[in-house]
Amino acid sequence: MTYKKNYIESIRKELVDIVQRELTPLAHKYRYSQSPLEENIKWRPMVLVLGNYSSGKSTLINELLGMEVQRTGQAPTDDSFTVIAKSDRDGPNVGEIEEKDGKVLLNDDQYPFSALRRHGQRFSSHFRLKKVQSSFLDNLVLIDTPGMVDSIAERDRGYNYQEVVGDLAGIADLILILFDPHKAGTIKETYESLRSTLPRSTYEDRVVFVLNRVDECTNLNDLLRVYGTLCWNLSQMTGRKDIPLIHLTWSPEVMGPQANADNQDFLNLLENQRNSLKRDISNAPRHRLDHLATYVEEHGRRLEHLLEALASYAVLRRRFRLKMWSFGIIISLIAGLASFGILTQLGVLGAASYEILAGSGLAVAVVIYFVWAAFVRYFLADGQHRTTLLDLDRLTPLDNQERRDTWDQVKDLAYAYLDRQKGEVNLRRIKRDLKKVKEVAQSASRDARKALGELETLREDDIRGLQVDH
Ligand SMILES: Nc1nc2c(ncn2[C@@H]2O[C@H](COP(=O)(O)OP(=O)(O)OP(=O)(O)O)[C@@H](O)[C@H]2O)c(=O)[nH]1
Ligand SMILES: [Mg+2]
Repeated sequence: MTYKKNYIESIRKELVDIVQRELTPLAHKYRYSQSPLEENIKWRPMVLVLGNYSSGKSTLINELLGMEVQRTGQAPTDDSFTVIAKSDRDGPNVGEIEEKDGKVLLNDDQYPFSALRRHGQRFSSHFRLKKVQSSFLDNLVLIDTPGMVDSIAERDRGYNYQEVVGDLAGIADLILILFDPHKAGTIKETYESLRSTLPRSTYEDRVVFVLNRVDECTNLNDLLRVYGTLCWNLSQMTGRKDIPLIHLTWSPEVMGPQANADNQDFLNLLENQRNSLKRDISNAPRHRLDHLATYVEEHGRRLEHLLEALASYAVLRRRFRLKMWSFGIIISLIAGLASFGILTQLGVLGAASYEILAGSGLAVAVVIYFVWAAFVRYFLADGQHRTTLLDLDRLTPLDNQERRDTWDQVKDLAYAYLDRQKGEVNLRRIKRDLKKVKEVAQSASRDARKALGELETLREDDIRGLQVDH
């Protein structure tokens, strides 16, 4: 297991390194991203815990940490997003909680949250960091969130909850969504914000549904009714008939007096579910690798698309210049020949030598060429640039949904770049950079996926040895 963790860690570092060394400079160069691309992936793997209020998020977190870090209670208890990470201080300060406010998280670039600054002051006062000594946090970070309460409108919170959740989900490696028997639904908006943030390919892998507090179901029938309601709600949200795996769990430590013989029967059957949930959570580092590979692929693809568009613009620009240049040569030649012809016709030849007339024809041709070149430069070139900018969709093929999606992400960036450069783009350099992005993104994601494949086989051995970390 330790070997496996070290292996994941070394591959993770390698990937972050490649992104930092190879992709970020290009992303900056083409203004694809203001912040370093590795910023989102350089920190420890993250587990985001979402769910209705009082669904037991904080209780589960305390249980994982083996200490009371988060406040718990029956009414909506917590209105903050709390990042819980391992304290970097050594020593026997178990149980000590070091707390920092949201500004530190948002402004210190060792943390991957700078993008959340856009949610403003109200959000930053509801964002905090707690550092604790718990071995559970050796390889991951937990994020507790305010419970979802239907009656709270966005304006009451003072920041856009959906967007904050979307941003956090984008960088989290595992997302738990907790329900409880009393509120087995009502997360449509959150679901939608996840759907729009997470790449389609990793959605299934990254989201874990949990029906918590099942000890409060009075008997098996009650549990089935609650489970059925949740399935119905989930399929309403997802628009799909197949139901994702739902962990049915409860916390024996806080189980109320309602436990009785009727529910003890099914609780016995579900006993191992809490462990499997914990195992899933401690597997977040593996998800991180997957996440990293997808991250590199996604950004690689977008950056590629951006560069393809710029290259295609540069080709159009070059073609336009060539056309204008050839046209200029033709009209100046015609003008030169015509003036030579006219001068000859007028009988000037008698007065001046043939060479002088030819020289005047050439001078006319040169003057006409420069006038044309200036005209192209100051009037036509800008027109061509503007017309191309108006129809950027034509620059690259958009023949499938994936291409249209990536284009949606980079179209404005392409516009901004070309607008700023005023059409001055270097085709050769762009082509060289495009080749590099392709190579780096492909090889990095291939290595990560290969490592993941190897880990799957390693996992078998671990299971055979029945070694579970936490
Ligand atoms: N019976 C039972 N009660 C639970 C369980 N998990 C949590 N509780 C109780 O439910 C209440 C709410 O738990 P919290 O952990 O505060 O829930 P939360 O999701 O963090 O709530 P907010 O922070 O308000 O969103 C507390 O009183 C817990 O003791 C469980 O598995 N079974
Ligand atoms: Mg809570």
